[in-house]
Amino acid sequence: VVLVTGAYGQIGRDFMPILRQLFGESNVIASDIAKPTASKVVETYDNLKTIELDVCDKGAVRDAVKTFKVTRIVHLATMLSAVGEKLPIKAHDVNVQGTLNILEAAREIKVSTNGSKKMASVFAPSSIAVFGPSTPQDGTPDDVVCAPSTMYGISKHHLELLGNYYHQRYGLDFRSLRFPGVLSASDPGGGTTDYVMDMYNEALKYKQCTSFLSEDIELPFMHMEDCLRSAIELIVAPNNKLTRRVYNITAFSATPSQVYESIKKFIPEVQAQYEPDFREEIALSWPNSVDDSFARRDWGWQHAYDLDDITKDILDSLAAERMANMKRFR
Ligand code: VAH
Repeated sequence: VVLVTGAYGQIGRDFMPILRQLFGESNVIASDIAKPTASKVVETYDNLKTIELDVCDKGAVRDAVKTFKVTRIVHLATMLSAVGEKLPIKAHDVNVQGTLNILEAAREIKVSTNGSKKMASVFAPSSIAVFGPSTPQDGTPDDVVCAPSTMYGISKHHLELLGNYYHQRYGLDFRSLRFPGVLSASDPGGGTTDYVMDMYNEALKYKQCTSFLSEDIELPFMHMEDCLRSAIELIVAPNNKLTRRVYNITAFSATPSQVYESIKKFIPEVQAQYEPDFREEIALSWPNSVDDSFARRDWGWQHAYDLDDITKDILDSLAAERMANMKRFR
C-alpha cells in the first residue's frame, strides 16, 4: 500500500493518477492536512481512500502506516520557499519534524511483505533550494557545499541528511530528487518559481503580465510531466543502479525575459513588466543551472519538455479551463 502525503498540493494532484495506475487503484491512499475543498477535488479522487493527516502529528502518522499496512510512502507534504519565509517555524515543523515522523514510522512499524517484515520505502522531494549563495551557481553539481539561506532550503537540506542517516543506519530505502521549478497549469503552492505561472495566467487574461523577479534572473525548471516521470523512474530504479540517495534533476534554465519571449510566440501582443519583491533575494541564492549528469548516468534520466513546449502546453490548458468555466457559469 502506498501512502501519499501532501496529495492535494501542486505535485500531489498530478501525481495521484500516475501512482494509482502504477501501484493499483485501491493501493494508493491520498492524505493531506485537510480534505480537498470543492475547488481542489479533481476527478482522480473518486472512490479513492482519502484521509486527513497532519505529518506533524507523530501518533497520527504511525497510526496511518500501521492501519493501512503501508509499504511505500511518497512524502510530498511541505511548505515551499516563499510561504516558508513568511512562516519559518511552521515550515521547519512541517518540513523537518514532519519528515522525521515519516521516517520514524517507516522504520518502526515494519509491514510484512512476502513473509518478511520490512520498513516502508520513502520517496521525498528535495529542491535546488538546498544550494545557497556560496555554492557555484552555474552547472551546480550534486556534491557541493550546501549552505541554504532560506528556511525552506535549510529544511530540505535537513530532509536529505535525515534520509541518508536512516538509509545508512537502518537500511531504509530513501530516495529523493532536488527538483527545480516545476511548471504546470495547476495552482502554484507558494514557491518562488511560481512567477512563471503568474505570467502565463496574466498573459492569457490581460495580454500583459508581471514577473515578481527581475528579467535576467536565471533559474532551472522542468515541466510537471518530466517531474513526475523522473520521480517514477527513480522510485522503480534497481537499488544497485543508484550511487546516491539524493539526485540533482533538471530540464533547462530560463529567465523571466526568456519566459516573456516564449509567451510572445503564442500571444504576440502580450506586454511584460518586472516588479521584483522579497522573492528576488530567495531566487538570487539559488543556482542558475544544475548538473544532473549522475541521474542521466545512473538511471537514464532524459527530459522531454523545453520552455516553448511548456508555454504552449500550459497556455492551452489554461485556455481550455477558462472556456470550461465560462460554459459552467453561463
Ligand atoms: C519553490 N517551486 O519555489 C519550489 C521549488 C526550486 C523551487 O522548490 O519553492
